[in-house]
Amino acid sequence: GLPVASIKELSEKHPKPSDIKFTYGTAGFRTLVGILAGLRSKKLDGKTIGVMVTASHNPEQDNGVKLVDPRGEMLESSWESHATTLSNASSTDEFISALEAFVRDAKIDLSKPARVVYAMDTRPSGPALVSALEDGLRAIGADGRNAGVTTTPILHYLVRAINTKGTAEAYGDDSEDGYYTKLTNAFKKLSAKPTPSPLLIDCANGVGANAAKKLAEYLGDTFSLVLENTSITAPGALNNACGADFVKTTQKLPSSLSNIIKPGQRGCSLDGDADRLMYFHLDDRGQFRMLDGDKIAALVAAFIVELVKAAGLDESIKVGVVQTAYANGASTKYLAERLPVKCVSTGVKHLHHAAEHYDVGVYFEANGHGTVLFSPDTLAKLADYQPSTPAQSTAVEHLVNLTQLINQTVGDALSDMLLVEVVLAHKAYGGLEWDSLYVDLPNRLVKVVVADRHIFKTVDAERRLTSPVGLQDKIDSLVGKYEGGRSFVRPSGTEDVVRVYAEAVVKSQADELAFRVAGLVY
Ligand code: NG1
Ligand code: ZN
Repeated sequence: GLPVASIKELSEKHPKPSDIKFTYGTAGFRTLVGILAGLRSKKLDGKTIGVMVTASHNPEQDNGVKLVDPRGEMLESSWESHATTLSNASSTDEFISALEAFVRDAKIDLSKPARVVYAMDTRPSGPALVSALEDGLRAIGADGRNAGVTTTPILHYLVRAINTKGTAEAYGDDSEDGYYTKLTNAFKKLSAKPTPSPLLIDCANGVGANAAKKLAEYLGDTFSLVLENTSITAPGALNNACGADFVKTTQKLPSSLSNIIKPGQRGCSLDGDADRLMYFHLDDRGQFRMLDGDKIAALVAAFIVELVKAAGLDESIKVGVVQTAYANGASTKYLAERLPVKCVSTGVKHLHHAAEHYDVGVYFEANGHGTVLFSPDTLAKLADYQPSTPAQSTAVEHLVNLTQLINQTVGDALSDMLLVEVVLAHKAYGGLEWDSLYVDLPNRLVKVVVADRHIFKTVDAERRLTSPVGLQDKIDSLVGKYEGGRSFVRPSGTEDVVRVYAEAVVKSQADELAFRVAGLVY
């Protein structure tokens, strides 16, 4: 049975802290995380599970934890609901009986080994959560490996690398060195002349600053990175008026960069755990232009489609894109003219799973979280392919190198950044040419605080409401009055609000539509 006495003692050492607001992932529990990660590992016959302590793009005082499954993917959702149930236990005794019931129902063999690798971002509350996590691992007898302060995507990489070590699917050496070496070797092989001009990186005053610094060392003089917002120890600086979420939600340049970026220069922002990426550039007149996740998807997907065709593989390898309803309508139109596009519900796991159904699945949220997945079949096809011309041979080589450059476990700001730079170099695009692929439709996102957001029920990838009854008809008739109008209403999964999104051909009309739809919801 469970080591009840030790779980009890160690749990009581870590009461729920009142000064940390948990917001991210399967949050709200402390020692439980270690125990749950250990049980998940036992259930999967001792495969290594990951735990990341981070609250991503959220304010510095927030924190949370995220469990990572053996292939580097997000924790299976049925376990997420168990975690939530367990975390709601009101006493240690209640917690232990819930845990015992769970071990019985999930048929977990406690005699199996358990292995867990964990890391944290730069938040001041990280060490306390890690120590609770370590006590949880100790309580369940799991073997822990501390990966230290690192990015979320590096932790995902490590999990996959550890679990595939010595197999045919070996993902890379299971170390940070392995990660940087894999990415930068692929980047160097994909480099085109001339070397790209220096890239400005807004590190959000977070862990991405450390990682970008190391990446720059591995890149050497093949590509120079100019790092800004690297104050990882300054209190309150993390994600504050900088970073990917700030850029996306305010559609502005962080003011800390305004004296640094020059007209014609491009730059990008990472979020607090470096799994989101937003690009921007100043045009010749010094106007700020944002290049978001949709622009990245358009650039990357079109490039991969071209390579597959150039390789002579377009009959056997099908490329597809996955977006959410928040994707700009102009990006969807651009993409749909070139390849299949699927819309799914908000949340990375929905995008990731849908992308797995393509031979090559490109997915990005408008907020800059995304990656590209190559199916096992596709990897095998690329490896075995006999090209019949030098041009085909070059294209296949590029595709193989892309499979190494791209972190296929999860969205990865640094890997995505190298990917964007490769495509820009190959296409000889600057920020202006990239931005001109399509023109963003003006849009507006509004939050509405309602008495009960759970009465809002959606269908069709959250694009239409079925409840409250009659509301969708009213939205439809409003939308019909606006040129290029599109609007949808959905309850947030992370905040106690309802979100209203609207698009129209003219900015003032997008704003007006959003506020009129919000008026219907309120
Ligand atoms: P909710 O709160 O469900 O809208 C938000 C973001 C998602 C995703 C999650 C997880 C918007 C409109 N929504 O979800 O894209 O990033 O948080 O962090 O940006
Ligand atoms: Zn993040």
